[in-house]
Amino acid sequence: MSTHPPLQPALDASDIILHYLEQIGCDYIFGIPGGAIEPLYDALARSSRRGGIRPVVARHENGAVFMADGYARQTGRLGVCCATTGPGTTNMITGLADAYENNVPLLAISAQTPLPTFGRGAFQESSCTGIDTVSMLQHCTRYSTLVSHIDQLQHKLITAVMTAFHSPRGPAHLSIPLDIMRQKLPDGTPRFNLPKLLQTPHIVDPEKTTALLEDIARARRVVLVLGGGCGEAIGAIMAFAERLNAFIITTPHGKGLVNPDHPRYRGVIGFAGHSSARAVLASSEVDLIIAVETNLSEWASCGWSETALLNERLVHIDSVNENLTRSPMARLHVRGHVLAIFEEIMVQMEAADADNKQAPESLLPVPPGAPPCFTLDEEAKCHSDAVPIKPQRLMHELNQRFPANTRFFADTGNSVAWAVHYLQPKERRAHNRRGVNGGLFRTSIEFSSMGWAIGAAVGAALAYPDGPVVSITGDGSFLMSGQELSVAVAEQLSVIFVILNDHALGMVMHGQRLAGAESIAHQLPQTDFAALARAMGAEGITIHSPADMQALDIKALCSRQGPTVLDVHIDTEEVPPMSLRIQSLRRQGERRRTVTG
Ligand SMILES: Cc1ncc(C[n+]2csc(CCOP(=O)(O)OP(=O)(O)O)c2C)c(N)n1
Repeated sequence: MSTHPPLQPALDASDIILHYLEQIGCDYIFGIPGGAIEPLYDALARSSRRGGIRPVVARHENGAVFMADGYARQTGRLGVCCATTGPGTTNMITGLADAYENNVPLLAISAQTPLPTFGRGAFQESSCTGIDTVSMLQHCTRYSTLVSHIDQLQHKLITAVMTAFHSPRGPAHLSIPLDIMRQKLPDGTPRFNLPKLLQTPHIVDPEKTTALLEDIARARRVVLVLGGGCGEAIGAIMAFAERLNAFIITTPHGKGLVNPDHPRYRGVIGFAGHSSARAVLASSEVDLIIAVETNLSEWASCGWSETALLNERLVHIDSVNENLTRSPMARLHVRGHVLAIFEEIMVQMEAADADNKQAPESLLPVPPGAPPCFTLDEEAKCHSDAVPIKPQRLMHELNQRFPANTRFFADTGNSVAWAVHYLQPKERRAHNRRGVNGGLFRTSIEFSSMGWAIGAAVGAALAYPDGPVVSITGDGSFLMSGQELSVAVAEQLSVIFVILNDHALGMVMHGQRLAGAESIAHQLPQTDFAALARAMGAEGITIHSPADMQALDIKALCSRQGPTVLDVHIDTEEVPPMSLRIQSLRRQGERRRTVTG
């Protein structure tokens, strides 16, 4: 313990937590209060009064985690959520699992009953002698610990935040008993400089960079496959792609980083992807595929397709070790900071050009005036005037009508399938340096929890007052998690919730049809979501036709001080582009049959 006199009045554990979170630019803690977490809310009241971190009260703790997730993805900063003992904490599990699978840096703070009550049947006891929330959350966070003494607080908090940002990023959990949360820090002063500790070196491995340049020099035709982690480096990557005339495709997570009108863009590979992307990978001309910052998961790799992606033509550049383990067949792995790697490659290529005084000849030129070769499965339906409106036309209208700075969140269900394929957010920003939050399009495709896009859009809107946030979701998801609309009302956020109303769990219904399974358990009653929205204090508008969509005053919706629900009655017979999922389920079923019998 320090022998120096305290520099300022001793701080509560709760104040210290907020102090460190303020150091790293955190604006909000998303959560729901309760008796055991009261000291944190007391500190939040003090902090709110001085213009610091303030609480945002969710309607369900899972919604709070989704909000923290959306906030983190939008800002590139830490998302923070909190819950009280027992059910408050267990309600966070799905959201934390979602953030774990999607590598989103979060800090979850949960309360415990006071230490002396452990093992004595305290109300909502959640310690190792109760329902044990530390253990429960161990499986869906990268760090989960009980702070059982005030002296542990600072280093455990710093470890939690550093773990959340350490690659692979993800959620961390601190469980703090009520009595600890109220205690004063013994020496009264914070000891760490968290922003400095979070600075990571930008490592480039010169041996690997040389090997990569040799591979590039030998290549006739290069394809870049960009994952969601390319945000910060996208400017350098695009300059590299243009220098090589390389084709560009993205995974579903990478969509929204590249302008779909770019002449070398061929669309999305993987779930709900585009035939143009598959065709380019299948082309015999292509002899080098460079995958960047992608986990090459089932949905990002066309079901781990060896013919399309995972073959000896592959070079994998990534900062995440775990991602590199997904590509043992790659001819080269380049590990390091992706922006630094691409900047270094460009410097070396430009130096080589200057020495040679000529552009490399081995690369095929882009035909002048070539039209974009980016194909949609059913493009004609994007222009159909049929009533009820076709989902393809709905996506087309969202493309056309919303401004270029719109952030789109696509929810689990058919929404994500329609959006990955038909929604084309326009990337019109200069390709210079960005934050890690560079994308215009977000999904939770790795864990795919229904309702994620509802909470995430609310959290993102709080962090992004400069532009519209659109949440594309299903009626089933809205019935599961739509209560968070009430938070957007309370916070006066101009989030536009687009509900694809098919009075069904549509992905289940179409999945059963496509797989030849029994048609069961997908029906939902017809719900008037526009009326529901109005009842909750939001604007609610019912859409049946393309004409209804065109009649919308989008500018007014985007500048409205509060959310709007567009209850869109879509053509339920349109089959979403989800064949990859069906093929995969079929394959897995066959494998199971072989194994069992
Ligand atoms: C929390 C959760 N429960 C169940 C599922 C399985 N599931 C995936 S899509 C889906 C249907 C979604 O229905 P809806 O939100 O109405 O969207 P639609 O597919 O009709 O567009 C279900 C049940 C899931 N992904 N997440």
